[in-house]
Amino acid sequence: MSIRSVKNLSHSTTLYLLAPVLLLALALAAGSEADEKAGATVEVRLSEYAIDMPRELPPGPTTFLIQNQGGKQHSFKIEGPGIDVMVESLIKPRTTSTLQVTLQPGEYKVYCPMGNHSAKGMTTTLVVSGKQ
Ligand SMILES: [Cu+2]
Repeated sequence: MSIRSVKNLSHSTTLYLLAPVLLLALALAAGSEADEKAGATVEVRLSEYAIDMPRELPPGPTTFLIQNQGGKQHSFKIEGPGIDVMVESLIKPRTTSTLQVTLQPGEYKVYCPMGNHSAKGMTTTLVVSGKQ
């Protein structure tokens, strides 16, 4: 992977300092569009019928890296302070999708909006607290 930001070094030492973080984010978000917003990447694993992810996170820009480890299609939605979004398309079995949000302190509901998946267990609560 070549460093896209190299050509910008002359006018942005900040970008240079952030490059390792950006590269990591790009590597983790393989295949998705590059977003140069730095932030934390949080892994999420979907299966029948559970969502495996941290229950507590700090506020700030966050990229959810959502792996569908199940045998059915799933989706991923998060609702809470300042956020009501879901992945753009269904996540096929054995594939990974990403969703970028900016978390604020508070409580978020995270669930799979497909059919009765959430009633079967694909729901969890995320508590965002602490300093960025
Ligand atoms: Cu589901």
